[in-house]
Amino acid sequence: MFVDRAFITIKAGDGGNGITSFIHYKGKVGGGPDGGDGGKGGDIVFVADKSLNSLVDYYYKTKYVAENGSNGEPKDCFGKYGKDLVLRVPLGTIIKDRKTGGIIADMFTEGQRKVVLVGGDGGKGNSRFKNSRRHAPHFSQTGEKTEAKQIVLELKTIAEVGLLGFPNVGKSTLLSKITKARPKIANYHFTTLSPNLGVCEYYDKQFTIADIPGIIEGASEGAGLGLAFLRHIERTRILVHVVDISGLEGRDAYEDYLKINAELKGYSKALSKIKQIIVANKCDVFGAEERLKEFKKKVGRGKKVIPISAITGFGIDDVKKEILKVLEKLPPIKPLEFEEFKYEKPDKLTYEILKEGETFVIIGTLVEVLKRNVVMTDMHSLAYLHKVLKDRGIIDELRKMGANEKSTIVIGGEEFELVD
Ligand SMILES: Nc1nc2c(ncn2[C@@H]2O[C@H](COP(=O)(O)OP(=O)(O)OP(=O)(O)O)[C@@H](O)[C@H]2O)c(=O)[nH]1
Ligand SMILES: [Mg+2]
Repeated sequence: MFVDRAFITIKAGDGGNGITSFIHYKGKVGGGPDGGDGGKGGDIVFVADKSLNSLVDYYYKTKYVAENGSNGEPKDCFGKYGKDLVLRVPLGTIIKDRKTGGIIADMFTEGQRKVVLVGGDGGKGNSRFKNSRRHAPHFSQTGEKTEAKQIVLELKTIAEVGLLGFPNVGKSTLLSKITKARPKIANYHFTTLSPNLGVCEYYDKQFTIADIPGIIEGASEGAGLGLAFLRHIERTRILVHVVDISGLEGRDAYEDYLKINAELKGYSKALSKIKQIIVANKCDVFGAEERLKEFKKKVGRGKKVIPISAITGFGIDDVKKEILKVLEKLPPIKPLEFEEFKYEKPDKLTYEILKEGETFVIIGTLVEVLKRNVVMTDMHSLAYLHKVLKDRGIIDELRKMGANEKSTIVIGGEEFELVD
């Protein structure tokens, strides 16, 4: 099955917890703190791989979670780092945030790596909280939790040249003649159901060429296989527009040519502006010469038409030469230009106070950070919490909102009384 779009959920690993532990000497109590830090969680990393040509793996499996960091250990031992989860995608995959549509990466070059989600930081062990006043901290920090994100993977094949035309005109046959690709070829419409990619080598030069399913009139309204596959020739520099000059199917090559161009324009202006090389195929069929003359006349003098027979090989070299000649004058394909969308860790400490009768609930990213850093059973830690609330003006704000000594203040699921 060919899949060129997939919706998946990814999550980096959580950070491991720091631990609370004390040195044990044989026969003695009261050694210093030796709780180690938790390990960092694994990242979600994407890697571009040219040996892949479809996103089918991501159609069947849609959830990807990197390993969590391990908790710290006694004797100041760090917890193990969570393993990164490496996800391989075909060259030309565009990674987007599903909610905003923001582009995170264009996986354009072989081996390109992109860290899309960073694992959570490990929490600090209790030995890190030791200082001149606090000799035996009975608390440690929990690891940072990460959030799952929904992303879209979209494949936009990278090829310098695209093959365009009605079904059965001989696009796949031409691809098989100029490259080592072996696409399915048969005498019926829609033999090709998904893009095929090939590399054409001509002396010391080469180019990549993509063959897509044929297009018919009304494709923009969904006729035939529709226009979805045009996405795969959107980035090309040149389109080889193949027409069938044999008349075997009872259609007129010039009308086909106009219809395809109209569909192209309907799909995207940019695509309709890509330079086209017109190739008249099946010149081996009886009567082709006459029809070729007619076709050339209708297309107009300014436009070059290359007569070929993909089956006999007639004119194939001319097509290669023309492609290379035109390519030479064009700049190479570049990755997309976009403003990168990044998943940021919540660095802005925001809060909001919600009032429900005599209960005041504080929510926001500030609370998430406090939850990690404050140990409810530790006096010093609680004093720190109070200082943060005071310094940030939250206590004053609570007073203004009508909170008093009888009120309940809820922070991260814990209940407190108001103290100045
Ligand atoms: N006589 C003649 N037949 C040809 C030539 N090129 C291709 N054919 C035949 O035309 C038929 C269609 O060829 P394909 O290469 O599968 O055509 P396509 O454009 O890829 O078709 P779809 O994948 O269905 O869009 C096959 O039976 C080919 O053998 C040619 O130069 N001369
Ligand atoms: Mg084909």
